[in-house]
Amino acid sequence: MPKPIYVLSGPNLNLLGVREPHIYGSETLEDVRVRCERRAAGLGFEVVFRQSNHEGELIDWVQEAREKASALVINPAGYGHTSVALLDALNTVSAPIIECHLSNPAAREPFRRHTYVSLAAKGLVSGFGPLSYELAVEAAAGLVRAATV
Ligand code: CA2
Repeated sequence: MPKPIYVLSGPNLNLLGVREPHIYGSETLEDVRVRCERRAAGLGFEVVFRQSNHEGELIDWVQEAREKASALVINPAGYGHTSVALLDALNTVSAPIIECHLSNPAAREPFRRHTYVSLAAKGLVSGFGPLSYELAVEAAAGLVRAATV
């Protein structure tokens, strides 16, 4: 079994399915976890799925992923637009990083058009709701497989 794919979610995403369903949909983060686990299992991977409202905790998990993850999927939420510290942590990870968003930030307010995380990511999946996470897991698995054959 390869090392797991880490799937990290940033601040306020614990409210998924509870608030603002017109933007983020009605599925909960638990539903997203199940989707990611199923998709990853079909590709021969396990998932470590975590959410935090705290920048430092996300950075601690990114540092953990340096050793323990075969790839990292991250929805940094608001911290993507603000956190140089999170980017610094991501830049220390040699495993592939996929940035993931439920909405399409490029089609929203101008301040969402820039994310620091994109500077460290191999690619970005956005705009497909919970499916964005699944597609990001699939992309991550594909990159890991391609690097090991
Ligand atoms: O579309 C995404 O996944 C975002 O990362 C979500 C962030 C936003 O700051 C990014 O620009 C795009 C916001 C997450 C807030 O999550 C909520 C979920 C349910 C209800 C309220 C907030």
